[in-house]
Amino acid sequence: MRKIKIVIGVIGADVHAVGNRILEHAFTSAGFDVTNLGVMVSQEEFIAAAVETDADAILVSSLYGHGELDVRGLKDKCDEAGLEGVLLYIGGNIVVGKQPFVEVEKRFKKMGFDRVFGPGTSPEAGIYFLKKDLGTLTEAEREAGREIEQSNEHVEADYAGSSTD
Ligand code: B12
Repeated sequence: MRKIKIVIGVIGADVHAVGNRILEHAFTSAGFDVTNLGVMVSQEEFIAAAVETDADAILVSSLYGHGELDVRGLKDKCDEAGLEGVLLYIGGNIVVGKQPFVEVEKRFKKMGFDRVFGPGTSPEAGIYFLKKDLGTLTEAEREAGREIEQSNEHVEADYAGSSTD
């Protein structure tokens, strides 16, 4: 069976590398074909990698607060490059400071993201939702996913841009 192909990276001038490596490890262990672009990735680099690898999804991370600026226009550029059917996710600390998650999610979805994840989202949640969106969940994964769906709601409700430094 063909592996699900994803492109991951941290967008903009953002150097937060730890979560990116954890995502790479988690998705690879879960059987995904991962192209990890690392940190300080431009929109063009995400798009080129997705085209080159025939990716199923692009997972953008942003931690330093400038996510909203860095992703502006990304969806349009993806579409222009023929990536209309490619899922677009974003997660991390995607805005500055404390903002209600529902509003943050609405703004990013308006910019074309299929899913928006709040701070502290586990890689397992990303894996679960990606499989769900691509229709590849097994019965057991669907069952186990109930907890993830609930905890994701909790994370989202608690969105506060993170409090520790
Ligand atoms: C370590 C750190 C740094 C290090 C980074 C070192 C390195 N090379 O990695 C250094 C000191 C360089 C740094 C710099 C800065 N930092 Co800093 N940093 C942190 C800190 C303490 C930990 C980040 C980390 O590694 N977390 C652990 C990993 C495992 O978690 P994660 O990154 O969140 O990723 C996980 C999830 O979010 C999720 N995830 C991430 N992306 C995605 C995507 C998808 C699709 C999905 C499903 C899931 C997902 O999965 C990951 C794995 O579990 C956080 C505070 C915190 N506690 O989070 C601040 C923090 C991220 N930094 C912050 C800031 C402001 C900065 C600076 C701008 C500070 C400054 N004025 O210079 C600079 C920016 C530099 C730059 N150009 O990027 C803020 C961001 C605030 C915001 N968004 O509003 C934070 C939240 C601190 C704070 N409370 O204010 N930082």
